[in-house]
Amino acid sequence: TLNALIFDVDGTLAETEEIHRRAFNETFAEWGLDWNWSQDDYRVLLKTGGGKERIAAFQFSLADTARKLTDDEIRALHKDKTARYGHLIAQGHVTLRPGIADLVEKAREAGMRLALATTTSRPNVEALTQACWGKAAADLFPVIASGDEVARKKPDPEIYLLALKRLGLPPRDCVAFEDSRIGLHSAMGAGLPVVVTPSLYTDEEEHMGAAFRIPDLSRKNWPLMLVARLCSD
Ligand code: XBP
Ligand code: MG
Repeated sequence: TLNALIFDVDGTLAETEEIHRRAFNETFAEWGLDWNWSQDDYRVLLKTGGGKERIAAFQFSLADTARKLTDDEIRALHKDKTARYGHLIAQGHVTLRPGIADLVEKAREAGMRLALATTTSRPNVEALTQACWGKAAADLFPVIASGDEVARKKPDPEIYLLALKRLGLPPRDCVAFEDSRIGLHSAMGAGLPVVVTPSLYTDEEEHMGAAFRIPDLSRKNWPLMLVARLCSD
């Protein structure tokens, strides 16, 4: 039986990537770097999961003569970016994607377990749940596996395996919700069935292997297994 729902955060719970991009660009400017990631740049850069890893991947593409940050500098800059992102989210620059609030509430009422598996940093998760639900992340999602808890970020399955371990459930009793190809592959690698709701930056990706690919999680789009489990009344 379906016992737990495991959600990705960025792109799945909310369209956060434009706020991440803004936080990156503002932090680059604050650090005196002439880097400015356009939407087209960012679509490619998002294939590297994790902000610090994304900066490193970007630097790799720069000319040998360009200014480059050391690993320590990347860590420090990324800390500033996280703080900036938290402020932007707290200012109300984000809302939940359609159907998310309803699905989370219904699943809770039905006694299902709720978890998060994300490559984003833990403070960003907290900022989002406070802004969108007015609640601490752990009150809504008792199991949270986030960015820096694993060595290899998505598309590696490690983050989903960690969430499953904390849930104490086999993958067949759970469903993962993702918006991206790297997230889909991470969840599939952990043996999970995956519902993909493509987001602004991933709607042109190919999502082969998804159990379902639907525009969003509004009740009218729910896969039958969710309807059966959550709407038995
Ligand atoms: C999306 C990501 C993250 C964010 C930025 O994570 O890849 O890196 O873009 O957050 P997911 P950080 O879809 O798995 O939630 O800068 O904190 O990494
Ligand atoms: Mg995502």
